[in-house]
Amino acid sequence: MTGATPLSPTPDGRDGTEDTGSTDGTAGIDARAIATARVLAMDAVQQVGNGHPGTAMALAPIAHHLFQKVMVHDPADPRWLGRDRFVLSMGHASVLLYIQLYLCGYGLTLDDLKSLRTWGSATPGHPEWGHTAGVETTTGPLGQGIANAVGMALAARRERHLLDPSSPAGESIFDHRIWVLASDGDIQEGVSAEASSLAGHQGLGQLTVIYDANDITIEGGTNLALSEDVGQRYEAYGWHVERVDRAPDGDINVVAFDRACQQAKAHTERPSLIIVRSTIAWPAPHAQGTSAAHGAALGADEVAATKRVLGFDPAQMFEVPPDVLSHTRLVADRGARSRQEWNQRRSAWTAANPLSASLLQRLEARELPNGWTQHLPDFEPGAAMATRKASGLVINALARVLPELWGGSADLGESNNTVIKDADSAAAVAANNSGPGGRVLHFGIREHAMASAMNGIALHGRSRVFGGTFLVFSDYMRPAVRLAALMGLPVTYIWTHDSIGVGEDGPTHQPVEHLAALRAIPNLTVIRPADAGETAAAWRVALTALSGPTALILTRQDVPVLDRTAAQIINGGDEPLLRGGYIISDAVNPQVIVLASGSEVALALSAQALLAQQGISARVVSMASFEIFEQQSAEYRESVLPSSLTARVSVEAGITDPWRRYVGDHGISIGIDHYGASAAAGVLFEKFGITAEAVAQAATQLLSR
Ligand SMILES: Cc1ncc(C[n+]2csc(CCOP(=O)(O)OP(=O)(O)O)c2C)c(N)n1
Ligand SMILES: [Mg+2]
Repeated sequence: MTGATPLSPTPDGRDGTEDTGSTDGTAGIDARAIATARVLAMDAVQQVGNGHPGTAMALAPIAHHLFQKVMVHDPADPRWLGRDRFVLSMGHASVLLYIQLYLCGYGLTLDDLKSLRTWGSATPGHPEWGHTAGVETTTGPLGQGIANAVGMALAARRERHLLDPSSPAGESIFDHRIWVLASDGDIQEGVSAEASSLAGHQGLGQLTVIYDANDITIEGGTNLALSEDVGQRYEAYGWHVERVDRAPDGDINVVAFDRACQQAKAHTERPSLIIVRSTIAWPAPHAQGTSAAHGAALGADEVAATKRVLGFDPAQMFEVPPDVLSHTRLVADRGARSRQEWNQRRSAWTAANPLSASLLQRLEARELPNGWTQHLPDFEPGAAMATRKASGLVINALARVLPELWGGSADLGESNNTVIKDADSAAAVAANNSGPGGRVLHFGIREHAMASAMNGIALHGRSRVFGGTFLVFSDYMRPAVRLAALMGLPVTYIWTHDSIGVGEDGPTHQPVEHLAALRAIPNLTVIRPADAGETAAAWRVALTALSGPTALILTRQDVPVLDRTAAQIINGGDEPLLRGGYIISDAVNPQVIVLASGSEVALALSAQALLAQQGISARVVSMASFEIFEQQSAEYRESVLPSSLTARVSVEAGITDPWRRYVGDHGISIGIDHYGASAAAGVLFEKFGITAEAVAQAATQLLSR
């Protein structure tokens, strides 16, 4: 087909099924379905007056081919376990995906396309997971989709190993593929480079990234800022690379694209990159090939002209030839057959693997095994232990009863205490690309990809993943942490070395503003446990959380294991940390409240003793998690922080800003509102005035006012 070949719905008498003699390989009804998708992309953006038509138009043949001919999926069950996953990494081209979801019958209607990007619609500006059936992950921040997909591929392998290790390659019900559509922006972003390097090393053969090399970004041609050979770069990562040139008319070469997909499927030992040359906004007569077509409606005249080129009536909007729709909806029949066949295989698998089947059932129900908390270690008060160490002990104790628990670190496994002892390492998997699923992940020094891959892991299935690094490097993960919180994914961050307590490594490694910055992320639960016991309880919170990520903020240095029995009794025998903040030590008729988190709780308790010597009675509150405390009833919060008791001091080895909420205008916050320094931890706490004496002094100052 050439750019000018009209794909008339019917007036010329064609029934749409005959070969149009196309040079790009799309014939008859498929060509008309693709033309319809292009028209819908233009119309949807034109209707709302803003959006991204160009790429959705250009890539319509690719999306059509994937959804109609390549991927295994069933629109009737968007969450079918055996489905291939599709990730639109270039989230700005959301309408491309929405149109396929409509044409395939995922539940989106033409009206949904008409309300693109408007309040309350099922078709928001960028795809949102959990909002629109068929959307596998929230995308828009470029690069994230590729890294999510790497996580999905890691999860696919791990879940297969966990549930069905003995089936031959390609024959397990857990074998499926991950398909990604990515743009120049995705490829330029660092997170995709980190993740792709890891994917190459790991030999993730289930993964195929289709890179739309259209030579266009927002500011103009890609030659403004990109000159490497991306294919060679991916080859160096260890990927299989396919190159698909434009058809002579500038359209996608579908025949070559199909061949590349088959090649990608055949390369099971490594991920594949298919570099597709496309023309943005093809076949719009004036807009095609221009960066202007990236993010603006084409305008009524150009839309009309393009419809004419495509053989559509320029006077009509949202025109969908009925035979096109009935043709594309046939995918549901094929999907239903695949799923039926898969269900039969699942029944056979269930019968042959009752233990694995009951595990899968538990995971699908998002349940934890009965009595799992009994496996949490007990910590004897009086001893001293870094909370990172306690966390490592908890992970290892729980790993025995929670096979779904896995994770790793960005090259700090021993420091973050994230290593599950005696578990198979993902490094070994990479070495021979077979065998175990790699329970201990080695992300390498790639914090951003780690966080983004964790999102993909959580999205893929029901395993529970954790990832660790130093708290100061949470900044390197932040874009993906925000998306985990936005999507409500139950992942766990293990951020150790949580303050100037890091000591000699100095200010580059001493987090100061990080707690405040993380508390600012909506739907992220930040927990800074005071001791080993609170750390175990924090893990309880993390693993029972199903609708958002949990951050465990842990010390490098030893802290005393506290006696929390009294607090437990006050809380009716229940773990008090589950309240977020609680009275860890009280006094009769307290005159002042000292609030603290993490390592500073012990310091607050020392201050309480100092104050007692002066005849001042102080209550100490462990405020381990602002977010959880805020979820408690007003009565509970009032019982911990009575509004009548305004003499309040907070102490935390971080910036003081967050604490104003609890100490009020009259309170005093002790912390560190500047960067740290390189010296022994004890010296730093002294020099920066984060001491029990300083807390006691602040309390007396308040009471003498
Ligand atoms: C992390 C991030 N930075 C910036 C943007 C804003 N943005 C959206 S698309 C885009 C680049 C567009 O070029 P390309 O990725 O090649 O997409 P195309 O226009 O070719 O579809 C940019 C900078 C973004 N979405 N995410
Ligand atoms: Mg581009």
